[in-house]
Amino acid sequence: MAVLDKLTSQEAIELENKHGAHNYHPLPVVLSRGEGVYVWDVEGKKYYDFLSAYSAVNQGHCHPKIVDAMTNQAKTLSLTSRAFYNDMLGRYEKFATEYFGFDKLLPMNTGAEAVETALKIARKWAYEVKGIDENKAEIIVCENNFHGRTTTIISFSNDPVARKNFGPYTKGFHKIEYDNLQQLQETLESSNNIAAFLVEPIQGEAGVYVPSDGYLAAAKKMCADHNVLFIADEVQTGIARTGRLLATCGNCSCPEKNCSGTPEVKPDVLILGKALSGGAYPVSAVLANDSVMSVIRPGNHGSTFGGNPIAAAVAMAALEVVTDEKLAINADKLGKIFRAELTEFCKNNHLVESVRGKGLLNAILINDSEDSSTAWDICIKLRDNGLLAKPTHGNIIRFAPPLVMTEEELMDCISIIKKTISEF
Ligand code: IF1
Repeated sequence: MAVLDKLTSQEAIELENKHGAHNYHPLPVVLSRGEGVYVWDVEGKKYYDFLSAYSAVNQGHCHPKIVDAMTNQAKTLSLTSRAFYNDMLGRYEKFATEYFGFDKLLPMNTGAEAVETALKIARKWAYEVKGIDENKAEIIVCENNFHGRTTTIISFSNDPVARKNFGPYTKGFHKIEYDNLQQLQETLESSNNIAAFLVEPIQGEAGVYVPSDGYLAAAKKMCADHNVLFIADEVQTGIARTGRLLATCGNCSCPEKNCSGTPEVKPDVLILGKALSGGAYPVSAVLANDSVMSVIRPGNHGSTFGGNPIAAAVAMAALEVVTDEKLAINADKLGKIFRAELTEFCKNNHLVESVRGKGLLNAILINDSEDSSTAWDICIKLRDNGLLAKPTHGNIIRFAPPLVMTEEELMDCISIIKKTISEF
């Protein structure tokens, strides 16, 4: 078989099963093309993408502006490493720091790398600025967090599947309950060696768990009072997904910049990934002001690919699309419609217990045990009916379409979801 012969879905699945590590359990659908809110399988069947590669494809599949930026740059200069300067990185750093309102940006590739970067920055800041004794820095994290899959990050996960038998684990982390200010206060007071609090503004993997109103702002203030860095992991919630440019933004409706003007909570360290590239290319970043970022000096940190010219070009285009197409405003509007429609549906359907989320990051809770196959079976039927979504934690289905969706398309999707669930 020639490498580029056309495959059937079955053949593609068998190839992965035979030659790939079994580190995933994908929904059985084999995609070969995407455009905007749609994807097509190898047999030509069309689907609404209701996952967006876990919120990476916020700008829609193969957005022409992003593809143009990528292909033009790929034809010009792809990679120099950071041993030399390139003429794109500085432009991107100026653009992105102004866009998000920070002094400096440190470019990486994946979300997990950016989280690792933020942890390293926080520790170094703790020793060199805060004055904590060497090797004593502690970082507060939340239970049921998801920040990636590196050895240090899984060290403070409490998901046994992600963690078990990968020890020994990295030390120096305190785990507290998410959305619990009292525990945060107690932990901050329990030690003088706390460097940072790392938090997701909405817990994605935990099943789209939205904290109480005011939680993030109060947590930030507690951190500030204890000279502790507030690190927001917006890898999944960032870039317009939750109806704001960032989930840490407040309720302003500045139309030009999609509300980046008045952050409800300004993190000391902001972690971005996924949709920073519109899903076209692995691009992640850590942003901070000089008082924090200046602890990083030549040789302390880096990456062969981080800040490469293609990544820089792609990220600028992807962020421009977010502003040009007012994606935060659209996500806010469509999210309200989605939750209103499904909340109404819940009232008369025993299978859907509740719907929750913010903007276009939503989930429905299936009224069945965590080990039941109901959510999976619903996702298979949704697939058959032309909509792709994936269960999380057994009985929760996450719904996160691209933010370029129209209201008409969303209503079509809502009717597919209602019809499918009604058949159970
Ligand atoms: C997988 C979940 C989503 C993230 C936050 C860092 C990262 C992620 C808040 C790491 C990544 C992904 C990765 C994906 C599944 C997925 C996920 F279900 F696990 F929770 F999105 F909802 N911080 N999230 O959500 O970014 O290194 O992957 O670029 O298969 O592991 P990465």
